Amino acid sequence: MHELILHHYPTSPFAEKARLLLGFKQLSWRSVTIPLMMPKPDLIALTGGYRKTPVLQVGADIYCDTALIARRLEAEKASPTFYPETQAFNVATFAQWADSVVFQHVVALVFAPESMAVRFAKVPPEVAKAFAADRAALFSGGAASRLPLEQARHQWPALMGRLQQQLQRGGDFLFSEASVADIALAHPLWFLRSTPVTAPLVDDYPQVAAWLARVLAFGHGSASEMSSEQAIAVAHAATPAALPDETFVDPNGFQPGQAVRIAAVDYGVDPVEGELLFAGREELILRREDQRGGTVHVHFPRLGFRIEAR
Ligand SMILES: N[C@@H](CCC(=O)N[C@@H](CS)C(=O)NCC(=O)O)C(=O)O
Repeated sequence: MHELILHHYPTSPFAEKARLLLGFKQLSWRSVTIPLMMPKPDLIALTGGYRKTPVLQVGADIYCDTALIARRLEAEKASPTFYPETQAFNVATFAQWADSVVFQHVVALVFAPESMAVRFAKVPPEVAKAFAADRAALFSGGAASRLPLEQARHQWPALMGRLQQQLQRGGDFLFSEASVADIALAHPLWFLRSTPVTAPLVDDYPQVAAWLARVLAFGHGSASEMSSEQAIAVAHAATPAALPDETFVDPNGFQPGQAVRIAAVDYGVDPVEGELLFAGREELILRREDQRGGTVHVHFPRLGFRIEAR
């Protein structure tokens, strides 16, 4: 069996989501630290163009996006489950909302000038400038629009007020038991906590802070470092896993074996080219050849990604 390799960096909120997913299931994994902005040649050798953080690698199988990473980890270890049986639709849909709507608020709040002044206080001005240009490029060409800071500030009390009220009425977690929903809501709040300027947006709500502490207590499982060169060598030496035993479904008529491009639709829309191997209910799989990584299967969620003929 191949090791779980997470490509990530410490300050990324979606990477924190992936680390908490690994922690919830008490998994052991290898940690590859990637750059927090482009270029990312070693990551791209595996993904073929997808640049977002984090990415999970299992041998020669590369999983993009934390929504799919959660499903892959569920397949790795079923218990405790991210998707309680009678609430699987609810928790996955809630997680998708938190990952987009709540995260969008948090990005606006964290990237506010007064918060950035603190975050970047010790960063040389040319690095801060390069970071701003990288993030502008990340958000260009996709369907996601940035939420204006004023609107994010205006709406935040409603989001936190609802959460505080529900938690006051009882329940340690959002649904009847801990699930992927808690982890998806926790990572944006963890991000707000990372500077003193934005931390009160969480800590002013004591029940929310107590719930967040419960979720962060899932921990990160057990990690050990690996270099990006080693990870590429692992992919090169491995054979991709067998395709899922599920019917190929494509309502737009794409066929197995077709040459396609797959890209996120929201932001970070850099396409990945390859041969479409599989399109299931939740997952798309693309086969690609890489000079350094060898034959890899790159996996994407169906939701939020599009397929285009080449
Ligand atoms: N839908 C993606 C979102 C990932 C995401 O937005 N990651 C941010 C970091 S938290 C990112 O990629 N930023 C640019 C970068 O790291 O290069 C997921 O669930 O994995």
